[in-house]
Amino acid sequence: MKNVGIFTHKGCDLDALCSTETMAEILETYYSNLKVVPIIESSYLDEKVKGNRKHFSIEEAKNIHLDYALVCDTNEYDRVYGIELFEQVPVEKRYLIDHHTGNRVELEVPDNNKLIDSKAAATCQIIAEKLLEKELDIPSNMAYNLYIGIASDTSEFNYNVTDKTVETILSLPLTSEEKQNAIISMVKLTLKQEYLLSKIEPVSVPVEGLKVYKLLEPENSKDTSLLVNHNDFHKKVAPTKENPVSCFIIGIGNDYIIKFKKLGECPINILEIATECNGGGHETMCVGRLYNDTFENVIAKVLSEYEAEKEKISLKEELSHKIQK
Ligand SMILES: [Mn+2]
Repeated sequence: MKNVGIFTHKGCDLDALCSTETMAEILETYYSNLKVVPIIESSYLDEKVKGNRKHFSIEEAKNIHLDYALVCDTNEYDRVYGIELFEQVPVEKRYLIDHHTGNRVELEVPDNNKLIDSKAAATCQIIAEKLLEKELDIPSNMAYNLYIGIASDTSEFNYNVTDKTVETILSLPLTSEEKQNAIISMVKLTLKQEYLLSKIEPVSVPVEGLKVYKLLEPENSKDTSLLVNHNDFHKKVAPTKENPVSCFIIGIGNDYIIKFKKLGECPINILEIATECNGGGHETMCVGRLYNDTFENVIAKVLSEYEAEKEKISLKEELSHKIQK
């Protein structure tokens, strides 16, 4: 038997959890000589994933010899949970599936072992496309997991949805009830969502160009971060001409999810701000996470990172002026 360590990013979202779970299932189904070792941070989202197998912490996995490594949903060196274990695997035995681009420090993986599609809405979409293309069996649990993985990375089909995404979703063997429930949740607000929407408040900050919003909920409101992935929420906290960067802080107890968005032409590097807040994502839309913290600290962190990015831009401008002279 050979062991395959399966890795993903820290602060995992549903695309991370569902892509790793699906790959684990695929590997075990088609390769009888492989044993999968998912080395994944525990998350409150774990219970959303159907048939989620045991995850190993770094501590639990460190004595397991890994013959292969597969990383799903990130290509950034310092975002991988268990990077020290990944690095023990010889380079030629490392594999990667991802849909992110613009990485700062990439993982060392041979080009032939990489499956990267930056046009895909989610890593789960890449996997689903491959399964459909190869006409491989997709059990209903797997279809459901792929579906919620794609839904999560597209904010419930509001962003980055391409024809290919829709085609993939429609081709998955989901139950009609699952499809229907999903469609309803995409268009109509639930009572809880209406309540949450009414609780979003603007936060005044002494910074130009940045608009901050907050939604603070008690510890036990675990579903909150999923519920706010609705178009009505996105509209309410969207960046504007006057404030081309928006920051939406969702606090659940002491844990904070910070959603950053900006208008395309705005030069501020919000992805860097999100990365500094233990997150990542896309150039115009990304997410940071600060756990076990206070709202005051979160605001202070966001403002200082924002100022730092502004500073970088003015330095660049100064430099280019000097060069021109
Ligand atoms: Mn993803």
